[in-house]
Amino acid sequence: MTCSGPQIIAAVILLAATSAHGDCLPQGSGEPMKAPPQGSVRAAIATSPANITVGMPFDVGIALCGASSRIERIAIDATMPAHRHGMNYRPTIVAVGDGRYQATGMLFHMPGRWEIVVTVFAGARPERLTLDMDIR
Ligand SMILES: [Cu+2]
Repeated sequence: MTCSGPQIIAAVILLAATSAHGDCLPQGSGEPMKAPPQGSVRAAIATSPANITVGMPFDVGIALCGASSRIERIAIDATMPAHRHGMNYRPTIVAVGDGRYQATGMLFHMPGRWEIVVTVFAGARPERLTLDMDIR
């Protein structure tokens, strides 16, 4: 058997990432967002309507878990990373209790790859969670 040093390091990093999130899983249905490995918050989002097309206003339900006692506020935005622009609309977001938030007034004005970004302000460093969506 050959030396497996790099594999051991990878296993340790994976363990650390898992413990940072603990057993936190957002309740309810929704697409899990990508979270930073060192992050303490997880999120899942569900759009309404479920299938979004270009030029169609939509809402986003957000379920958060982790760091709930420290969350000061959250924000939502969306960009097209390939085009370096955001939305032409400013969504509003309200807390509806139990780690859930409702954003209204989202609209993707171009087809292509959009990235929804939820920023959670909980303590010194905001945590940024993302989800990619292909819009036609
Ligand atoms: Cu664009």
